[in-house]
Amino acid sequence: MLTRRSFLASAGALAGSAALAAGPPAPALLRATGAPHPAAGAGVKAVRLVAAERPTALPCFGGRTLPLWTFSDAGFPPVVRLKHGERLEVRVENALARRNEHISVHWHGIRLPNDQDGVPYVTQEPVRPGESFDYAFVPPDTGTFFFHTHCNTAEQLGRGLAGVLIVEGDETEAYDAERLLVVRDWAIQADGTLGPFFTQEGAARRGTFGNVRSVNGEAQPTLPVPAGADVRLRVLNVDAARMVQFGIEGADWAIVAIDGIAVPPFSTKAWWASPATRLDIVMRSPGPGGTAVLYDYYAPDPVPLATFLSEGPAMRGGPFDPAPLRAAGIPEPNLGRAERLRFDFSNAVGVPSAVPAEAPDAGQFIGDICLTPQTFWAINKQAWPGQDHSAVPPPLATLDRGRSYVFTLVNTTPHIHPIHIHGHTFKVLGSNKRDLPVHHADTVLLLPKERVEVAFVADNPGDWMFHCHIIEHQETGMMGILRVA
Ligand SMILES: [Cu+2]
Repeated sequence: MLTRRSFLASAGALAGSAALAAGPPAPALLRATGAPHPAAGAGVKAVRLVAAERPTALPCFGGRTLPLWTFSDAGFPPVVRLKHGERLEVRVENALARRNEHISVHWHGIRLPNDQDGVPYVTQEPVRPGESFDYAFVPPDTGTFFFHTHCNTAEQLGRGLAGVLIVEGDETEAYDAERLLVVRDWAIQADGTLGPFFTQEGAARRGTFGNVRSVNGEAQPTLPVPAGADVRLRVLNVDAARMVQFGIEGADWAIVAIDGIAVPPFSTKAWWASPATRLDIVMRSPGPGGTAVLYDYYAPDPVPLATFLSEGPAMRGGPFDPAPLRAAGIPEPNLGRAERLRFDFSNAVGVPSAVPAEAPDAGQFIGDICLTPQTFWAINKQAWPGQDHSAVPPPLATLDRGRSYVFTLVNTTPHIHPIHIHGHTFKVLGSNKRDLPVHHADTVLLLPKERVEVAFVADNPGDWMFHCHIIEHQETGMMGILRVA
């Protein structure tokens, strides 16, 4: 059966968060990904995004209309699709009514020129209410990506300022169908207002979860799929805080890409997906009338997120043997000549903070944006923003352009930290706690006390953000800059 796949994790019972921490060694991957992308084509995809408050009644809101902040009248989430080789041209307009609520758009996972990266004060000036900014770049990689703002992100993302970016052209054989699953919480108070997006308790621990879980704005939706088909599922965790452990019951399935980048198809019982992680999955849907369920296993009892309902006659027979995606053109690090650097992700004890502990708004996001009331976290004993994003710190490291690096990412805390690098994509080499297939990722999960080795070629010049993607951790110190020069 497993002609193309390897089977990664133990087939034993899966019980909560520790289930994947141990398991048999991963066998060698049986089949490589397809040939690299053909030469880029031409063409322009023009998009207009208008950040504004839009009263929105998502199905998961239970009949309530809430004041979301979104990028499009199309609701949440907007989906931008383009073909590999096309140039994306985006005009972003800030129509938010709140004074000083500035924005920028970060194209998460895209290896783009530094001045298009969308980080206020670092790569561009903030886009203030009434202003606009034009982004233009050719995404070098195919895959499933997303975009979001990069300041006051806990609130802006919490209110809905995010979208999906899909770069097509990676399929070596067309799958039979495709479904998009955008997973996130919404925080809704009893009086129908949104929030809280930031709490002192959440920021200092595992983040503030919402109280309404959703897939594509619905609570436990049923998605029709063709029966007996190889269905591509683009699954995105766009939550600001919640860790999810995705798995499917009732169907064979394999992961074919992580963070948009192809991986030889492999099966597993479940996969950790931190905030910002994207998984491309191929699922052989059940026979006519059958169902399969996408679960989150990272809970005392598995949480069903969505149900797939097979419709029509079965499209395929024979064993499940998903076609691989095309390999990405990410430069291969030279491990033998790489410089090795260590980064400790820690709490901020002993790290000076300029913020008075008795700040009157401590525990809530304070009035002006890009300000943080507390510092809880640090990278190599350096905390940023440490009150103010606009005071840009010196880089954590300056990397030689074109040189290969191996980073050892060390989590010294008892909490989970998904570590994201801008402008580059890591090759994940291994962990001291888990058997991971070698794969690429722009957001690398660190379990408590875990140590993960990653490698990459520092080939993209500029100052790049390097931070935890639990947004409250990012906003309370676990953020820094890597300079490639
Ligand atoms: Cu973190």
